[in-house]
Amino acid sequence: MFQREDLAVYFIMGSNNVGDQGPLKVLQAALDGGITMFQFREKGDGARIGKDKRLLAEEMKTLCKEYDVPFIVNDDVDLAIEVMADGVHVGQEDAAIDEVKQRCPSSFIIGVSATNIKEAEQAAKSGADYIGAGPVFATGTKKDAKEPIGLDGLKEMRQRIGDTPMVAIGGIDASHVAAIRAAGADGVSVISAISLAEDPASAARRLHM
Ligand code: 3NM
Repeated sequence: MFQREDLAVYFIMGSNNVGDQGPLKVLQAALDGGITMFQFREKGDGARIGKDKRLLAEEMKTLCKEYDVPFIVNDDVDLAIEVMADGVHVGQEDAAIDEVKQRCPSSFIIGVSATNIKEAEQAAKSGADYIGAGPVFATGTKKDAKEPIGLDGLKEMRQRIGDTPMVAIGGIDASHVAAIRAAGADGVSVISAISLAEDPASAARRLHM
């Protein structure tokens, strides 16, 4: 069962977000550091496709299972179902949430991105299990990221979506966690703060309140 506490330290990564250590070593370290949720986001330059992508997803899912950490697949609903992930995260422009829900097992955690108030309200209304709100700060990790909404934008989203679970994303590091929680988010979602850290386990630990 998904709980809002699962969003506390939500790590996102694909094979091109890491250096020489490789994605599995980094994921293992992040799990050792206590991440509470993981999303496989295989996108952009050099991203794996087809069988290579599926094999990596399966290996990551196995690792997450060992730690009892939910394994979420970004965008690729077919892959999420195929590898029996714990859920799928979709953007506003991806398949309509209703359709995603229909295709997935009822146990699936469905996350939806929101970059403004309207999208957040829409996502909450459509029954998303959680909303990924951002970017809160400027980020170089996602090339087509929208304008940062800042902590004020995050606060306003919280006021408009009631108690729908919400995780903040975009340009976040350990120094922001307290302010982001104070703005009403249930946790922080990061790529580079863990994936590019010299010591991903310590980096994950520092993101806990
Ligand atoms: N989605 P980092 S920002 C994957 O705003 C992603 O929806 C965003 O990476 C959004 O923690 C983003 O390195 C990138 O800034 C987050």
